[in-house]
Amino acid sequence: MGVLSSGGGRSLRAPPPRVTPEPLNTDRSDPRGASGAGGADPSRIFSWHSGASAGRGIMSKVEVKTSLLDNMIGLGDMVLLEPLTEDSFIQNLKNRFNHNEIYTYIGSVVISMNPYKSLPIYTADKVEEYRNRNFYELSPHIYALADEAYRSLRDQDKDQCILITGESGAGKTEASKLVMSYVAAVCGKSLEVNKVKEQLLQSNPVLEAFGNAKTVRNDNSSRFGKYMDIEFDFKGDPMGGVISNYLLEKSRVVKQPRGERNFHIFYQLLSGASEEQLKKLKLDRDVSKFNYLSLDSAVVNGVDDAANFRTIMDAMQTVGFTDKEVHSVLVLVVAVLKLGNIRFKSESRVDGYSESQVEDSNDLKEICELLGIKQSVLEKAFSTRTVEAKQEKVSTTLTVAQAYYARDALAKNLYNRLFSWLVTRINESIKVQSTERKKVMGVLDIYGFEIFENNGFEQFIINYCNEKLQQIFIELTLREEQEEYIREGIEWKNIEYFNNAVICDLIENNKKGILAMLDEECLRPGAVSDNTFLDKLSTVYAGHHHFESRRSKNSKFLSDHSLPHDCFRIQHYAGKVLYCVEGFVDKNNDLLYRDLSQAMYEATHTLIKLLFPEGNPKKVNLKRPPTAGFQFRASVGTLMKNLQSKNPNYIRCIKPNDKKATRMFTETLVRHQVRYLGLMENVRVRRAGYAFRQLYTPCLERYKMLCKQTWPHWRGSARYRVETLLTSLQIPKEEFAYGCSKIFIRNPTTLFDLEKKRGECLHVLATLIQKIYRGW
Ligand code: AD9
Ligand code: MG
Repeated sequence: MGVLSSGGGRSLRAPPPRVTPEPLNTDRSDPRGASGAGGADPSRIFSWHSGASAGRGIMSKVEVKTSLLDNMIGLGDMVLLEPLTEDSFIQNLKNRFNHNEIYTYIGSVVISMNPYKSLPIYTADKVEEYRNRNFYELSPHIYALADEAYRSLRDQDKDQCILITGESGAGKTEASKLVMSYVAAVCGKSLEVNKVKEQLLQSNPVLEAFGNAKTVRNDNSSRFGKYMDIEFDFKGDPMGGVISNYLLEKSRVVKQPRGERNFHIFYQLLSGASEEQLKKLKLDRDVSKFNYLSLDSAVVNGVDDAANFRTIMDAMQTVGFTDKEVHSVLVLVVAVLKLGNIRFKSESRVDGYSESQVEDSNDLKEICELLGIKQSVLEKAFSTRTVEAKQEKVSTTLTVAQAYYARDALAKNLYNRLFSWLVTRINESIKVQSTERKKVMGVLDIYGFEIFENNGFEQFIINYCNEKLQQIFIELTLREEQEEYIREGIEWKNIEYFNNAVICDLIENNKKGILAMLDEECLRPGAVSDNTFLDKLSTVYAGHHHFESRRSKNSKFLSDHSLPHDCFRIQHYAGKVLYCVEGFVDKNNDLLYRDLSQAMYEATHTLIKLLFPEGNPKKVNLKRPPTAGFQFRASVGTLMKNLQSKNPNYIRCIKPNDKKATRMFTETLVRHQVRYLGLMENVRVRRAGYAFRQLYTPCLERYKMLCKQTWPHWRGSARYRVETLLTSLQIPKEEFAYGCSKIFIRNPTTLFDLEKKRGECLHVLATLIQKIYRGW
């Protein structure tokens, strides 16, 4: 057996080693990257995230370029892209997408392309593969990010948040579930921990049933925002969590745009409930019998509502709902459905006035029976309205239109409150009892940016939220980068990027932001209307770069017929959106006639009573409740503070096509998303600084063979030896910066050169070994 012994006594034994240089790794800007948390083999620390997984081989600089030209799998990290252009960026995404490589990195950010098909990349084996491995060690995967975040939380005690953004249908909700299931798979497995995990995971289907719906963009579109803090003990085992929900799109309860559905639960209940259940709930299975359920898309391709109903029932049980609670919830769902069937007619009174009356009282009767309300009370609440001011009560009759308005307002409020109660109830179940210090991982899955043909108050709120998330991304990616340079004592010049703070300010400014002006309008006594609100906006924001209205003085949009008179347009970071102002005041006010809340409070059904506390006649509160916009702004503010206090991990979801189709990559659509998500800027920031960074010791270990003074052993500080090494290789000084603990490399090409030299060196060595092995 041939043995090669070098001066330092290190020996390499036959059989000859495979001379495939192992993949190259770069450290994330976070110092945790290279320190090998989780005990990764140091020789693998520089593994290349090229899209070639460990088994798939290695790439040198030349190979990387060739791979791009050859339309091969493409690069795993956009930072390595040479040349870096929008075209090459998109081509790289496309190459990878075509090879089912849906994940690509920009440094530590994960880009996720929606494959619209199930890929075999989320198996238990995959979990094992990514477990305790360094971020760049294997090909890009959402599991790598989840693993990194989890280990960082467990081993370094850093609270994490997973920020998932992208437009509607891009894959955010799926991504959030993948992160949660990964973390559940790699943490402790005791009976108690397993129960907590199950409850956390099963809260997803419950909330999706009540908070998701089929839209034209997505068959399972989240119509509420969700932030979940998962809390861990010192060992890294989940103890429980807290869910926060953000503004459910409750207008969907009473009306759905063409081609869309109401919330899943309605269809699931009708298809999945047993005959006995239906009887108890006084329910007919036929979807066409309910005015609140759209018919044109009652059935969704590939979706089994009946099976899903059973899943939801099981999930509710797992989460901890009692049978009685589940029944109560279903009763309320039915009550909403039946409310939609109530019709009104105009009835003349003896005093000559007319008032609205319930036309056929069968549905109303059943609602009252289900909820335990006196029929006469609810009937009255639909025909008269009592206004209380300064201890005086004035009763006015409702017109038919007002009665319909009241009915819909009640249905929306009821459903919305039911949804919030579900979240509260789940939180009760998953609440951590212990007072020990917790480590927290927050997962944010919020509705994506929306541009529809008709955009209203809901889209405005959703898009505002996405603006805030974009801002946090911009701030934190830059801040994180900057902080590392400062921490390491390296000079850094800011990079140009579009800061959407100006749009956030336009919407949320305390004094004259759009939301504040809407509140002002809603609270103003006298004739308040959407039109006066739009007039006001148009005056204040005439000339604002991101606001367009034909009503502004000297408006340059006077002849722009794509901008109707009752709309305003905002140039969002993700594109221009036209908002029709109709309904803004009403939806922001979100008023429910007190007679209706009092009727609900009279119910013997305990849950409904609980949902309408303001109906308690003993606790009449004459103060106006905060507006919907005000509440949303406040909760988004709290959310942003929460996120900023944690270490961020980004998943940027991209939608490859508008058809929900597999294997279809619509370049213009992807380009648009790449632009507004600021992905090119993201790569540039990453590269303008130093594209790579590495702790001194692993850097030396990898390249020491290139310099006599460091090979095979080195003495003195690692930093000093890295300097010696780089000087001996005559690499220009400006290519490097020496940080306190890391070497920073500016250009990918420098790294490629180092890799190439290393490859050549290994080749020489290997040839030598082979010769020895074969006995010369
Ligand atoms: V919205 O803003 O809530 O309307 P999301 O959440 O971004 O939207 P979602 O995660 O619901 O989109 O994904 C839409 C659909 O794409 C899913 O129902 C799946 O059918 C499909 N999808 C998304 N991600 C994956 C994936 N990793 N693998 C397979 C996926 N299919
Ligand atoms: Mg979603």
